[in-house]
Amino acid sequence: MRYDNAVFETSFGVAAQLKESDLPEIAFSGKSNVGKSSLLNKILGRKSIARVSSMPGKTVTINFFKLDKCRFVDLPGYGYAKVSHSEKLRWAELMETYFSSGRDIRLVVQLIDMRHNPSKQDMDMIEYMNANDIPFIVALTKCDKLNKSERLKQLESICGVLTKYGNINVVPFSALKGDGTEELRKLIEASLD
Ligand SMILES: Nc1nc2c(ncn2[C@@H]2O[C@H](COP(=O)(O)OP(=O)(O)OP(=O)(O)O)[C@@H](O)[C@H]2O)c(=O)[nH]1
Ligand SMILES: [Mg+2]
Repeated sequence: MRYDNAVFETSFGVAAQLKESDLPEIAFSGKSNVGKSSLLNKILGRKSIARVSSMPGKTVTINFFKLDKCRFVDLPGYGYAKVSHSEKLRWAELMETYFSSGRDIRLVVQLIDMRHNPSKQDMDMIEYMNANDIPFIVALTKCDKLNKSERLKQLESICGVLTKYGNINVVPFSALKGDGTEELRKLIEASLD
């Protein structure tokens, strides 16, 4: 599958603007600052097709990237403490509309910072996908920030939390070093077959 010819298509900030989908979609979800834009750039083999910010909470829109046979969907990050109540409501409405409008969502890549166990909101997302039969995998981001034994410990701990959802694929990932890129691409491609 080709990634290098992905193009940024559209950005939606309001649920009512969401267009119907005519291609299978791979969505990326996670808390603000978890490394979502960096992961998207790495998978797509581009420097900055998805914006990378040092200021968390900047992406409050759903962004669509078109590839040959699918779209990548950059979902808005959650959990940034400083956003207003109305922004939180807008986030919830966007997400609810995205997931309930009959789209062909093949896979959600749920990002979790490998240094920490899943937050309450990470677990809410996972519960939601599990309850609605939305297929998902977990990418453990920023794995370069852990040494070998810390990685092992966190991998075991996070997998332990996820066992009740069945055999979920969990992929340690580093946008900096490239770990996990090929594995994620394979899982994405398998979901599109
Ligand atoms: N060491 C390391 N830093 C990373 C990695 N991925 C992202 N970062 C850093 O983490 C910060 C946030 O990265 P982004 O990719 O912008 O995260 P995001 O989830 O898109 O953030 P928002 O859209 O602002 O919510 C940036 O300073 C990145 O350089 C990684 O794999 N390793
Ligand atoms: Mg981002």
